[in-house]
Amino acid sequence: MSLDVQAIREQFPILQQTAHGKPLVYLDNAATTQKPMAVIDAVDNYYRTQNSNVHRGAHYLGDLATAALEDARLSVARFLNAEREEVIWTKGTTESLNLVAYSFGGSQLNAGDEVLVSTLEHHANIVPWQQVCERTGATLKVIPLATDGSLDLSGIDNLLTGNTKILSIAHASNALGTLNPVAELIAKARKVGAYVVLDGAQAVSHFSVDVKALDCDFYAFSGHKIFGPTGIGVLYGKKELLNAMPPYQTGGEMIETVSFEKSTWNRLPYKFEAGTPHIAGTVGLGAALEWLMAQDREAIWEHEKALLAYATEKAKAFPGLRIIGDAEHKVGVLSFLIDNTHPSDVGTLLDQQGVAVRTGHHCTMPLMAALQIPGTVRASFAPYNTHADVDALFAGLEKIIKFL
Ligand code: 7TS
Repeated sequence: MSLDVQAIREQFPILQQTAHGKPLVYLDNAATTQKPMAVIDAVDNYYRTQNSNVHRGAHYLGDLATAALEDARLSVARFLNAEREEVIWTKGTTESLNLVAYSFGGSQLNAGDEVLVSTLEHHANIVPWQQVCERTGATLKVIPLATDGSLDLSGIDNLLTGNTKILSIAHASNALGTLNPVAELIAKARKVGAYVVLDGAQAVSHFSVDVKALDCDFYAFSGHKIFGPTGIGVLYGKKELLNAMPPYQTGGEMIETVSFEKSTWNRLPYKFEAGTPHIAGTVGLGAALEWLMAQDREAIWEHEKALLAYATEKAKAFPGLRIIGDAEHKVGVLSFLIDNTHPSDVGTLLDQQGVAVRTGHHCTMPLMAALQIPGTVRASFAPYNTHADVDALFAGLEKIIKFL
């Protein structure tokens, strides 16, 4: 069945407004997605009727807030096919990856061990590993890129070896849209005994993810890129690994007992949730995931693929346009450059026509260096985007070419 895009659009009030006097065409979904009324209402309702601190059992509101946060955790567990104690609340993908690198990496890695990432990683999946390698004496290795923006796996058996302790890789690339063959990489990692961390920031909003079927060890994503609030995210980890890991941050909530001589840690998932959490954020994210799970996700995936195919076809016919990243398997991201124009000029001129895209290096400086470009113009799609949005993008580009 095809997606009723109009019915979806009507649930996102922000899309009804204009930008610089033009109808808003929002094509910056890889940076952050817009929020449906279901999420806005859930956060509003939380502050109107439930707001309190959690896990204190102190009073009526405290019980409501605790139930709301724990219900949201159950939504995440159902969404990922995980157990509830395997779902850790974080600020977002960045904090999730820092937690794994610091706690798991810090306790597992020794001199001589290797951590394997890829050329197309977001800085959030590079720098934390670089830091823990520096601390432990481990070495960071990098899977190279093929010319179409997919991973060059021709030498993978020399990179993913018995020395590899951790493979940490994007499920999908934010800058190019490349969908990585994670199942194949996980199978290879299992053979050499490496653990696998997946950065799911650009995957979870587009198609269903089942962490048990994937058999990854950790999975990270951000609420704001999946129709939920900013400031909230998730780290999934296998129970036995999380149980064996040392805490990341320490303080309230994450302890069982504290004395001046020694402290002991709370059970999962609380061991990794020091301090008062972003309770309203968890409520909003829970609502976002329930909203998404109630949609026809197959139809969303097909719709986004159709938008990407339509945009790619237009891009290929556009004089002087060069697509950056044209891998066979992609999520709805179109990155490009036009002749000698600078990406940020193109972005500014599109903005004046109401079209929101992202320009620059997209927090993937090593990828831009490998491609020998300063950055790209990036249009990224969500279920509420239409073929008319793609038309508006290219109509905008045509005007800009004349102007520049
Ligand atoms: N990993 C990937 C693949 C990402 O795309 C991003 C954010 C992050 C990690 C970090 O997520 P955060 O929510 O913790 O910031 N990517 C982008 C982007 O492409 N444009 O703005 C943010």
